[in-house]
Amino acid sequence: AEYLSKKYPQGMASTIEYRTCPFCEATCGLELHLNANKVTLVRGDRDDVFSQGFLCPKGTAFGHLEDDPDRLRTPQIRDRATGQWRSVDWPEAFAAIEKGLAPILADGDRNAVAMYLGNPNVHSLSMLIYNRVLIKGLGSENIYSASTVDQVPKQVSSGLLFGSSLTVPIPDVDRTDYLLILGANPFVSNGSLCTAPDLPGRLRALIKRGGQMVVVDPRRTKTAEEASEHLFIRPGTDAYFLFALVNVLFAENLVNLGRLSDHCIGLDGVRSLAAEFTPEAVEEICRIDAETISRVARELSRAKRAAVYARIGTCVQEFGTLASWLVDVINVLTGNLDREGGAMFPNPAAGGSRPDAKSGPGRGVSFGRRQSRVRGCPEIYGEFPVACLAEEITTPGSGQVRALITVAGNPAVSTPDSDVLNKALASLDFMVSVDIYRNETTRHADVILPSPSLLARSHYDIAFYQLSIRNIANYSPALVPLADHEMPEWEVLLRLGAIVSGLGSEVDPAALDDALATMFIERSIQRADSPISHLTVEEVLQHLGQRRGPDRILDLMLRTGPYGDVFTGDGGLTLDQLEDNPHGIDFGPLQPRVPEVLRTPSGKIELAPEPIVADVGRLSSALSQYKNDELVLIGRRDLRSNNSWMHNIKILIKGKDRCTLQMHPEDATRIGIQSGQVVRVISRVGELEVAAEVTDSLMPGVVSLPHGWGHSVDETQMAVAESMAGVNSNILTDGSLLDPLSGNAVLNGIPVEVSLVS
Ligand SMILES: Nc1nc2c(c(=O)[nH]1)N[C@H]1C(S)=C(S)[C@@H](COP(=O)(O)OP(=O)(O)OC[C@H]3O[C@@H](n4cnc5c(=O)[nH]c(N)nc54)[C@H](O)[C@@H]3O)O[C@H]1N2
Ligand SMILES: Nc1nc2c(c(=O)[nH]1)N[C@H]1C(S)=C(S)[C@@H](COP(=O)(O)OP(=O)(O)OC[C@H]3O[C@@H](n4cnc5c(=O)[nH]c(N)nc54)[C@H](O)[C@@H]3O)O[C@H]1N2
Ligand code: SF4
Ligand SMILES: [Mo]
Repeated sequence: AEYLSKKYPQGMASTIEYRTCPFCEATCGLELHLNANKVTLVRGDRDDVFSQGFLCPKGTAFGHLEDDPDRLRTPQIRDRATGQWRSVDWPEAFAAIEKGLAPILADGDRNAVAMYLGNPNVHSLSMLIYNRVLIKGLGSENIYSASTVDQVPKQVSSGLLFGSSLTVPIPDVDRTDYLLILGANPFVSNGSLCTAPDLPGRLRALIKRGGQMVVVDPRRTKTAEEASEHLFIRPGTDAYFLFALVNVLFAENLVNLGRLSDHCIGLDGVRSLAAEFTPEAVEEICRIDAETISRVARELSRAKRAAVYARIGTCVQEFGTLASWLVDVINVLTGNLDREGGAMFPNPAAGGSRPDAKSGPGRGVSFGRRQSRVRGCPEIYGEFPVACLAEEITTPGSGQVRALITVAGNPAVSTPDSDVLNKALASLDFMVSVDIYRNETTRHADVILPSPSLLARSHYDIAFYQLSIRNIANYSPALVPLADHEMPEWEVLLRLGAIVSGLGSEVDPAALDDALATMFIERSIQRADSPISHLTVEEVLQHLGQRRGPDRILDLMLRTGPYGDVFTGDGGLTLDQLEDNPHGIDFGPLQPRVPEVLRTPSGKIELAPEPIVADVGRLSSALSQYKNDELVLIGRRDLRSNNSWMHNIKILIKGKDRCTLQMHPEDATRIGIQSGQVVRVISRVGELEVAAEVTDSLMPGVVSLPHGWGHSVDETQMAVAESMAGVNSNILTDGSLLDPLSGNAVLNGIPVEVSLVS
């Protein structure tokens, strides 16, 4: 109160509200000071059960995003003849979409309409639930997302090992003694596939309590600087390094599965696969000497509690699935999987299992049920690789993509071979985007549908509590009513779903929403082990009361989840309860979940799944073929960035130019380059010019350019971003390079030539 009276002089009415920050995976609690529905101050919520006041610069920018004059508030239509954009009302926008899509869908080829889902979808309660309606209504095989420029290799390896794409082991950072980190920079990214607010603080605490943190990265990042040890690694060679660790564990008899020995199959398979990858065999390609590799293996096995954690650096490479698989193989071999201080499985309040859940064989995962039309890439979890999108648009023939729906995505900047994709987008017959900016992607749209103010949306991180280092539930209700010109995201998606499924643009969204809720309830009742199998749909609907939209479905998930009241009113978790606890509820540290969490066909952890075994030959042959003399490009994240889309906020973008090509002094001297000079970077697919920054934080032979920049293109509406445009690094990344098992794009380790622009 004292603080407030200082902050807000007498007479200034203001309220304080709490909500979870939606900008990254860390789920920090924000304390928002509102005045007349405007954000006047953002602080970290010190009472948040998980983040305890932690906040990063992006969270601070919450109000600036709300107030950004360039953020779209009303639907936009582009006149193709004149290129002019105008604001329209919702009925006109939906009518235009129906008119544009109807003839394409009427031709009978559902695949002619593609869909791309961007990263913010995973941060949106509405989108996570209602996109399914849109995808189902569309019935197209051409579904793409940011997953295939990100984490899908981890989801493939987890699916094969544990039986489900979301059963991803999370490093128990608060309780571990030894953490081996590869390809992640949590001091900047704030953590990914490891939801942990103030992860930097937690990692510092690990070191402070005498633990060790070893970071493997081609760049000496902030995380590497804070670590006990940093090992430079040649980009793209993590699978060799990890295989050599496995090799040493077997060779030196350090394998000890502990409690998991009864729950694993395929151990001998792993042993024989690792045989050829001795530390001596891989040291040159990884540029980590054999003795160091052996030492790290010993340290991992001897630590009381250890975990290996790897993130995007190990995913966006040609051996992404193998590397992701090896990480968890090592966690198993050292007895650290599913135990305190190791790598563990969260049990999320929405989507987890109840205490009495049965274990046993499951259905496992399957891929490749169909192939992409042009390149023949296998389908992965219902999607094709986004690196295939451009060719599906530009290659004529039956099944050609003629229209695109993007939801919260900026593939024109975020996906490989951007020049090619940009041209492809410009050639579409019709495009719709659900987005808050007219940016590099959405400028190609015929219609843009905005999302409402963040304050007018409810929020719950269904996705990230599945990946969290503690079992947490925290719900943020909408804080302000929708403005007249706003439409909830879920209604936008339902209406789009109605259009693409042929119901038309004039539908009753409330009735559609009831139908969706009914479907969710039916599924919940029919699930094996359902705790509500004794209830009817009508009874459940009655229990769920007045809530509508995603909140009603969230309430269903929470109440039938591991901590839920199962509609008994026994004090178990409900959404009402979360509303009464604005700082969240902590269900405690992670608990062992094997075997109950396993869904593989054997009911065991399948250590040597067939698709992985079949891919190892590719790794062996590449061992003898690598070139050691070329420069390779990697990316870089920055504390004040969020992929491509937060560059229109002045406080995040100001300061010195961050979009530079970093290179090692040896390389700079050889080529004759000094910091600040403009260099030309050429890859197989593209070229660009950018300022050089000479720094020994990179290993020799590696250059680094951040992604998400390149805002100086026509027809966008992002004045601030344009003033500090930078260049788009994905002009250089090669869309023909994929990790074949997952379809993930290769965004790091791209061969480039660098020369001085005279
Ligand atoms: N070279 C290289 N490329 C990369 C990466 C890399 O490391 N290197 N990283 C990759 C990764 S990890 C990812 S996740 C992808 C991201 O790929 P994308 O998701 O395609 O790109 P973003 O930049 O996150 O763009 C998000 C879009 O969502 C919009 N948006 C933001 N908030 C909202 C909202 O509330 N509602 C709606 N409707 N729209 C919203 C933004 O305006 C923007 O258009 O990029 C990938 N690309
Ligand atoms: N501030 C900020 N935070 C973000 C984002 C952002 O854009 N800005 N994006 C968010 C998103 S969508 C994601 S997915 C997460 C990603 O979270 P992180 O995975 O932590 O992301 P990065 O900071 O890109 O860290 C990847 C690291 O891998 C290294 N690397 C590159 N190639 C290789 C390689 O071949 N091997 C190894 N071992 N390392 C390699 C890079 O040098 C880099 O340090 O961050 C999220 N948080
Ligand atoms: S770390 Fe992530 S969740 Fe926390 S304030 Fe920053 S952007 Fe928001
Ligand atoms: Mo991402």
